[in-house]
Formats: sequence, structure tokens, C-alpha cells
Amino acid sequence: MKTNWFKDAIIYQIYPQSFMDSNDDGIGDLKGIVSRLDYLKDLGINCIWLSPIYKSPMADNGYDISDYLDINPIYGKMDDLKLLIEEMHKRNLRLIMDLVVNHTSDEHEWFKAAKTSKDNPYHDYYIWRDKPNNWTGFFGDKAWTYNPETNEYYLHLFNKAQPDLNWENEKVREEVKKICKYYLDLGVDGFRCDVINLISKDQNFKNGHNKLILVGKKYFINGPRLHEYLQELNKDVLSNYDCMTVGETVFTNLEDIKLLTDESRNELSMVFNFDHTSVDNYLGVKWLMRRFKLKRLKKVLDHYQYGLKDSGWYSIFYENHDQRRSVGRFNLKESKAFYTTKMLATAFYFLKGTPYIYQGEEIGMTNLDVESIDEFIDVETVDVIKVMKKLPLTMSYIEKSIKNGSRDNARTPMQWDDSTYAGFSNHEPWLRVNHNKDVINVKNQLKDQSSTLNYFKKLIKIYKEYQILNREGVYKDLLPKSNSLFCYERRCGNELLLVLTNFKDHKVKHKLLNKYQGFKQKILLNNYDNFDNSYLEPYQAILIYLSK
Ligand code: ISL
Ligand code: CA
Repeated sequence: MKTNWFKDAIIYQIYPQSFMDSNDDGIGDLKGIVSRLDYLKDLGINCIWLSPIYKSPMADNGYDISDYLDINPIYGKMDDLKLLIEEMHKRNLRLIMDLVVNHTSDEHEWFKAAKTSKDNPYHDYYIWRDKPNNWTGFFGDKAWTYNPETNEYYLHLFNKAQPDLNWENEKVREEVKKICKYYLDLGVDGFRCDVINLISKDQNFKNGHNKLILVGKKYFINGPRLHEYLQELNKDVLSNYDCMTVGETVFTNLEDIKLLTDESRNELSMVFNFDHTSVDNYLGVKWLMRRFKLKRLKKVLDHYQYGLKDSGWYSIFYENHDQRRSVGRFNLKESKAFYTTKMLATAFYFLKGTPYIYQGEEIGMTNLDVESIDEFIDVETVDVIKVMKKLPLTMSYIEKSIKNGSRDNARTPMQWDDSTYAGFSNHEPWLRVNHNKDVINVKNQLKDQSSTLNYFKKLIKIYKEYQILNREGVYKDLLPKSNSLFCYERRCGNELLLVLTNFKDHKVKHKLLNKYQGFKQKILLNNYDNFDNSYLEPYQAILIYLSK
């Protein structure tokens, strides 16, 4: 029944609000996605992760769900989802949906009932205390909000419009099973489980000590019953389907990943770990910007690549709807995006794990080019600006940090062509299209053989051709100490893939190829026309297949 299809998949993340608008109301929708399936098929990906499309008041763009079994009318109807599934399966594409069950919307019927009285049967679906403790949530502010009707406080680890569910209550767990079953029966192939390692909380609700950020973190991350809950969900529902789960796990380490994804434990198929996205910040908080050093990135990647050699599985990604765009990140010059976009993809996607490409990454979309930070509308950005303004920070630091970290950066409409609204819509979109759509767009790049898009297509094709090496190849970092080059091999006996990438904007010499005399060599990818045995061009990336 269960296969490991997810280990060979290449997954593409769609942020529905910004992908494709079919009815010209300025908001992406399900029919819009259907109309672009041939593009995705042609790109070569074989699975889509769809960010939430359920009914939602959109306080957090759909990560606040008011009805799990209904579709947000801005995206369409349940029939449109059925059509999407059908059209995807026709094309041999799988679909995984976002499962956001750490919290609901405060407009969910459960919460509306829960807050009316302590005796209401739904009251115990949420987490209440007479007095708040000192925890703060992910968006920087206090994690408890007062509810006058019951004279209590409810817990919300995100915005106050996102009350946390009480997983201690068996009825809540049954509801989650019902939701999963509903979508699996519809033909969905799995779930991306939002902040899944927050669902179990230490029931003592002790005050936290860290005074700066995420106060109380150690009591609400990887709580005491996390593994039990996941195993229960598997046993009762997931194990009956050939589906996969990818857990979004925040602040997890290698040991956590192993426990969560060890096949024999039946918890998750894989997780997203965020350590590598934190090498350019302090304390895992993106607002606290830190100078990027390649060595630090490699140390994190090495740690997990070596650590997950024999058991456990994770996701390989560097963009998503919460991250800034990668163009211009990691100290890479924005003006050299023609090379760096291809270089980054080569450096990351041949690591061991399942690749995730975020919409627009394949054409090198950039951060939102705002003049003023008042243009940002994301709930996290708005909440964090408020918090930052209370702290002893200069306005210029706040501006720099917000421009760098706002999630709106990744959420601008997909740039399909150079028309007024970039082919995304014929109506002004909910979030402004980037000015560079005239240059950076799918239509241009499809025509241009040397484009980022065509490089991604080629990379994906090659990824599939060398599936065994990608799944099983043993990882070795060939230059762990270099601050310029990231070079590694993935080896199975006398066969290997060799990845050579240069993170610097100047030529860098190396002697790596001397090691492989006697091997036959085939260059599979190169973001330059030329190749030299002894050096890499600025931001050059090369993938070589070697065999004896
Ligand atoms: O976005 C982050 C940093 O910028 C993370 O801290 C993020 O809040 C965290 O990874 C949880 O993200 C997920 O759950 C949130 C939602 O806002 C995010 O979009 C989602 O990916 C609450 O549901
Ligand atoms: Ca629409």
C-alpha cells in the first residue's frame, strides 16, 4: 500500500492568491491553476504543494481557517478542487494540501461557540487560562488574548485571530482525522502540515525565561505528546492511503528529525528544517540580520546531510511563501541573477532530500520593490513593525530589516508575461506586481534557451534521470572550509554526481578534479558555456556525472 514515491518527487509550491487569476478579480484561484498545469508539467515537476485554499477570513492569507471542509469562494468551489485533482492526475501530477491544524481562525464555528461560555461543548477545543503566562508568539507579540465573555485568556502562538487548538482534547484529534480523510478520499496525495511540532504543549504552561523573543518556546515546541499524536493520526487515517506528509517543523534539530521521520515510527514522511535559512540571522529570527558566510551555510547543510545518511528524510528548499526571495540573498549580487539563480538551484537540489521549488523561483523573481515599508500588508510584517517600534531600534534599522524579511517579498503575483498585470490577471492584483515583470517573466524565458527557466527544466530532467544517485548517493562535502566554493559528491560505488559551485563574484581556483583521474566524465549542467578543470568562473555551477 505505502510506497516511498515522495522520495523521488520534485515538488512545486503554489501560493494560490498569487499564481493565476482566471476570473479577473485580481486574486489567483483554482481554475487559474488548472489553466497553468501544462506549464508545470512541461517544467517537469511531479507534485504540487498547494498553500491553503479553505474558507478563511484571510487574517493570515488562509493560514487562519474558518471551515476546513469548504473552499474559500475567492478561490472557487469544491468542484474546482475536484477538477484540479482530476486534471492533475491525468497529467501524472500529485497534489498535497496544506493542513493547518495547530490553530483555526477566530471565525471558525468552533471558536465562535467556544468563547461564549465555559460550559459550551466547544470551549475545550481551545486553550484557556484565567491568567496569561509570559509567552510571546511567532509574530512577536503576547501569545494570550482576553475573552470578556468567559473572563479568560486564550492562547494563540500566531496572530490573535488564530487561536490554538487543544490537542489534549480527543474530539479535536477526531476532527483532524475527519478532515484528512475527507481530502484523501477526494484523491489528494498528502499534506504539508503547518507548524506541526507545536500541536502538543507542556500542560504546566510555565513562564519562559528567554526575555527577547519567543518567550516560552521550550514549552510549546516538540511538546510531550507530539509523537503520540502523529502516530495516532497515522494509525487511524494516513496509513490507509499511499500518501505523504511533510511537517513544517520550527526550531527542530537532527535528533527531532530522525524521530519524526524514521520510517518504522510512522509519524511524518519528511520535514522542513529551517536551520539553513537562519544562517543570515541571529537566534533563528530573520529580523535580526546577520552577515552571510558560506562556511556557516555549509556547516548546517553538512550537519543534516551526514546526520540523515542512514535514517530520516527531509526537504531541500531555499524559498517559500514565508522567506524573502533568494535573488540577492546569501551575499549574491542581484545584478548577476542570470548566474546566481542557476548556481543556487544546482548547489541545493542535488543534496539528499526532496526538492521543493517555490513559484517564481524558476524565473528568478525578486523581492517586492517597495519605496516605503508602509506598502507591506502581511499580518506578520504589520505585527512585527509595531513590536519593533517599541524597542530601542533606529528607524533605518527597522526599515532595512523589514524590507529584507517581509513575507510579501515572496507573495507578489507570478510574472507570466510583460502585460500590465504580468499575465496574472487583467485586473489590479491584491498585491502589486513587481516593476521588473517586463524583463523577468515566463514568456521571455521560455523563448530564451539560456534563461533561468530553461536551466530549471534541464536540471529537473537530469534530476529524474539520475534518480538512484539522488536518492541513495552518499554525500561528501569536498571543501568544508572554503568560504567561496560549495562542492560535494553523491556517490554510489563507482558512480557519482559531482556538484561544483562558486558563491563568489570572481574566479576561484581548485584542484578537485585531480581526484577523479580514471573516471569517465560527463558534464550534465553548466551555467556558463566554458568549463575549465582548474577553476570556476564567478557564480559558476557545474554538475558532472563520473563513472568508472
Ligand atoms: O515566517 C516565519 C518567519 O518569517 C516563520 O516563523 C513562520 O511564522 C513559521 O514558520 C510558521 O509558518 C507557518 O505557519 C504560520 C503561517 O503564517 C505561515 O505562513 C506558515 O508557513 C501560521 O499558520
Ligand atoms: Ca480570481
